[in-house]
Amino acid sequence: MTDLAASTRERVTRALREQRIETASWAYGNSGTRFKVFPQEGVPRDPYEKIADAAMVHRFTGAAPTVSLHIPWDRVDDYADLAAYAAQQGVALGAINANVFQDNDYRLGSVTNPDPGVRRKAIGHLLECVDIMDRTGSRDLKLWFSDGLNYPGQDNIRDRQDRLAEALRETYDRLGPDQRMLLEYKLFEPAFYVTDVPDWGTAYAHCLSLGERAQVVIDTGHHAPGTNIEFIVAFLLRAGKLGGFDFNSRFYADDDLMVGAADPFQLFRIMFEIVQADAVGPASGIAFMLDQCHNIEPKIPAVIRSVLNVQEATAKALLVDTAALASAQAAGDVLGANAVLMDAYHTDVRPLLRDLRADQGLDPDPVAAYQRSGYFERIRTERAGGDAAGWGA
Ligand code: PSV
Ligand code: MN
Repeated sequence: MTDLAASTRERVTRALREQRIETASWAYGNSGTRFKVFPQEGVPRDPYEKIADAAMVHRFTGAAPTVSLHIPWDRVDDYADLAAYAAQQGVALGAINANVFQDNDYRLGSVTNPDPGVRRKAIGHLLECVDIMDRTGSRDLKLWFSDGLNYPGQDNIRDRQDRLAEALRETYDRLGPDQRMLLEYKLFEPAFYVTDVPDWGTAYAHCLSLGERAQVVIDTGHHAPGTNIEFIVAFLLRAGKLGGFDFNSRFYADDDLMVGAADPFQLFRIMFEIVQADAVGPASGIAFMLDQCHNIEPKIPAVIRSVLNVQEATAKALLVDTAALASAQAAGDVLGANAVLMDAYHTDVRPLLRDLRADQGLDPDPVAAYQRSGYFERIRTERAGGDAAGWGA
C-alpha cells in the first residue's frame, strides 16, 4: 500500500477507526439446520459466557464493542448486573431482539394471529423487551416476525396488516425518547405463501407511519436471489430510514453464513453506499450488526473473520476516488465510472488494515492472535459441564 497518498491513507484509516460492528449473542451458541445441530466444545452455557466470548472478538479486532441480545435466549434475573459484567469485559450490551416465533401459541402467527389473546401475549413480549432495554441501556429494539401464511385463503391479508400496525404502534408508543424500533423484513421462511413483513417496502411503509424512531433493518440474507441490496440501502439512506444491518451471507436463502463469504463484491457495493452517505461512523445512527450462525466452523474465529470482512469491504469502499467517479458520471463515461469503482474493489487493503491494527496496539492478524491466546483451550475445559447454549436457551 506504499503507493497510497498519505492523505488518502489518513482519511481511510480515520473512518475505519470509527467503525463499530455489533456481534450477536446467538453466534456463540450451538446452532444448526433443521437436520442437525452439531455441538461444539467450549460453547457458552449462559449469557455471561456469551458476553465473555464477544469480548474476545472485540479484544482482537478493536471494532466490535457491543453485543446484541435475544430474549428469551438471553433472559437473566438481573440485567443491570449483566450490563455491568459486559462493561467489566470491555463491551456493552447492544440491540435487544424480540422472539415471538418459538411458542406453540404462535403456530398461526404472533402479532398478526387471528386470535386476539395470542396477539396480546405477543405484544406483551415486545413491551417486556422495552422494559429490558431500560435496564440494559440498549438503544434498539429489533423486531423480526415469522408471521405469515402457508396457503391462499388461510387468513385475511389486509386484516393481518391492520393487526401488525396496531402491535407496532403500541410498542412504538412505549419506547423511551432515546430508544428506537428497528423493523426487519424477510421474503419467506417459515411462512411460504405470504410473509406479513416480506420486503423493505412493507417495513418502510410501517416505519413511516409510526414516526422517526422506527427504522428499517436490512438483513442481507432476507431477499430473493438477484435482489439489488445496495439500491435498498441507497433508498433508505436518502429517506433517513436506514436503522441498521443484520450482516450475513447467503448462497440460496437465509443461510446466515459469514458476511462477505459468498459475495464480497456485494458487501463492497453496500458499503460504498454507506461511504457515499458519510455514514460509516456511529454518528450516522446506523447499527452494523452481524446476524450469523456458525454451524460447522469454530465460532469465535468465525465472528472475528466476519468483522474483518466488513472492515475490508469498508476499506475498499473508502478507497473509491469519488472525484474521479463524479466527473466520469457527469461526462457520461460509463466505462470510466465503472473502472473507478473496480479499481478500488481490486485494491488489496489487508496491508493497510494490518498497519492500522498495529497503530491501535492490536495484533495485525486477529484470527491468529486469538488462536495463540489459549482462550479456546481454557473455555473447552472450563465449560465442559452443563448445558451448552443454543437456539432455545
Ligand atoms: C430469522 O431469520 C432471524 O435470522 C432474523 O433475521 C432475526 O434477526 C434473527 O433470526 C434472530 O431472531
Ligand atoms: Mn436478522
